Amino acid sequence: MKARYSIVSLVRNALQHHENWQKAWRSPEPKDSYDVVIIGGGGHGLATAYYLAKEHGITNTAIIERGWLGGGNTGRNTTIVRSNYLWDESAGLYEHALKLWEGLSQDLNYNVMFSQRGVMNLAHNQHDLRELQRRVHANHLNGVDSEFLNAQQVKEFCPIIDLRGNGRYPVLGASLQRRGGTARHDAVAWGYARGCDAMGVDIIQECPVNGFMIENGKVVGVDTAKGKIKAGKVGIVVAGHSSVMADLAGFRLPVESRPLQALVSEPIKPVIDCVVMSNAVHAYISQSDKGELVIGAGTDAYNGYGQRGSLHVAEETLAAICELFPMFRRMRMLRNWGGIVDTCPDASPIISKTPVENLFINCGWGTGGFKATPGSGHVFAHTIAQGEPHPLAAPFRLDRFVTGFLIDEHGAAAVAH
Ligand code: FAD
Ligand code: PYC
Repeated sequence: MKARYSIVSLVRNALQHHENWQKAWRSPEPKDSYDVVIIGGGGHGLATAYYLAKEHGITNTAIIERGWLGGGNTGRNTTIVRSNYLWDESAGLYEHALKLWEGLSQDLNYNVMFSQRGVMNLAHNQHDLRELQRRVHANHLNGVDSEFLNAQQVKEFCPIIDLRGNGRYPVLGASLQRRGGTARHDAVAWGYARGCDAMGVDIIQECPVNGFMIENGKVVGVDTAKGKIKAGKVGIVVAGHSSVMADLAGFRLPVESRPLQALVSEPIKPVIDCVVMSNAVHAYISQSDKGELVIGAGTDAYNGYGQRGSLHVAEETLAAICELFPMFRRMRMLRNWGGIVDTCPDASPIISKTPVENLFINCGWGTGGFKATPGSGHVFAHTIAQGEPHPLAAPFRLDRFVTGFLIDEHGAAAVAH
C-alpha cells in the first residue's frame, strides 16, 4: 500500500494534472452476505472495521452508512483529545485511546494531524479547584499525565487569557494534560476508510439501515435501502441515533439524544497554541491550522434530532469567551453547525453485547467520543470478534444500568449536558 502513495506516484500524478488518482476507497454494491456488518460510517464504526480486519483477520465485513463517511459527529466535533477522566475504568479506556492516537498516523500511513498541544480545563471557583485537583490526583494514580496550574501558570501557558474573566469567570487555576490536543477529524475518517478498503472491507455509503433480520432471538442480517444483507454478527455504531436503532432491534437504551453545537471564526494569525476548556463557561476553544478559532458550546436543554443548536446557547458561550479572551470581541463568526450526541445518565459510553444474540452496540459517547475513536474501535472489534467484552470495555456493559455499577464522569466530561 505504501508504494501506491510514494513520492514517485505523487510526482507522476502532479505531472498528469491531478488526473487518474486512485480512489482512496471503492464504492462497491453490497454483497448478499458478510461475516460482520457495522452500521455507521463514523470514526468509531470505521475504526471497528479496521481493527477487526487488522487484529482479528475478519475482512469479510461491510460498513453501512446512511449518508457519507464522517458526516455525523465525527466531522462535526471540535477535535479535542485527552484522557484525564476521573475513574479507573475511564482512565483505562481513554488512555488506551490516547496511546493509539500517538501512533495513528504511522499505523494508517495517513496524516491525521494529531497535535499534542496541551489541554487546559479551567477552574473559576473554589469548588472547580477542588474538583480539578481531585481529578489530577486520580489521573496520577492511573498513570495519566496531568498537572495542576495556579493562575499565574495558566497565564504563562496561555498568555492571551484574561485571568479576571471580567469578574464573572475569574481564572483561579487549571488542570493541564500536555499529551492532550487536537486531530483533523475528517482525516481520521478518511485514514481508517482507506485502511479498511485496503484490507478488503466494503464501505457502502448512502444506504440507511431500516431494520434487523432477527430469528429466534439472534440477528441474522440487516434490512437496508439497498436490500436485505445477511450477517453473522452486527455492530451498531450510530451515535445520536442509537436509541432509534435499538428500538428497531426490540430493546431500550438509557440514552438521550440532543444537539451539541460548535462554530468557527474568520481565520486569523496564530494566537492560541493550546486547547482551553471551561465547564462553568460551557465553552472550549482552540485554533485550527487554517487559523480559525474553533469554539464549542454545551448541549441544548431538550432532546431532538435537528443538527443545529439553539441561538441562545451560542450567544451565552460567545459572551463568556469574550470575557475570558477580550481580544476576540470583534471577531466575526463564519459558520456554525450541530451534531446529535447520545448521552448516558452517567456520562460514560456503552460498549456491549445486547439482548439480541450476535448484535453488539457501541454508543453513549455523548459530547466526548472523538477522543476515544481509536480505542473505542479497538476494544469493540475485540468484543465482536470474541463475542465477549475486551477487558477495558467490560465495565461499560449495558447491564450496568441494572446492576448500578455506574461510572459517573459528568465532571470529567467537561461539557455541559
Ligand atoms: P458519528 O460520527 O456520528 O457516526 C455515526 C454514523 O452513523 C453517522 O455517520 C450516521 O450517518 C450513521 N447512521 C445513523 N443512523 C444510521 C442508519 N440507520 N443506517 C446507517 N447509518 C446510520 N468529542 C471529543 O472527544 N472531543 C471534542 O472536542 C468533541 N466536540 C464535539 C463537538 C460537537 C459540536 C459535537 C456534535 C460532538 C463533539 N464530540 C467531541 C463528540 C464526538 O463528535 C462523538 O462522540 C464522536 O464523533 C462519535 O463518533 P461516532 O463514530 O460514534 O459517531
Ligand atoms: O470531551 O473533551 C471533550 C470535549 C471537548 C469538546 C466537546 N467535548
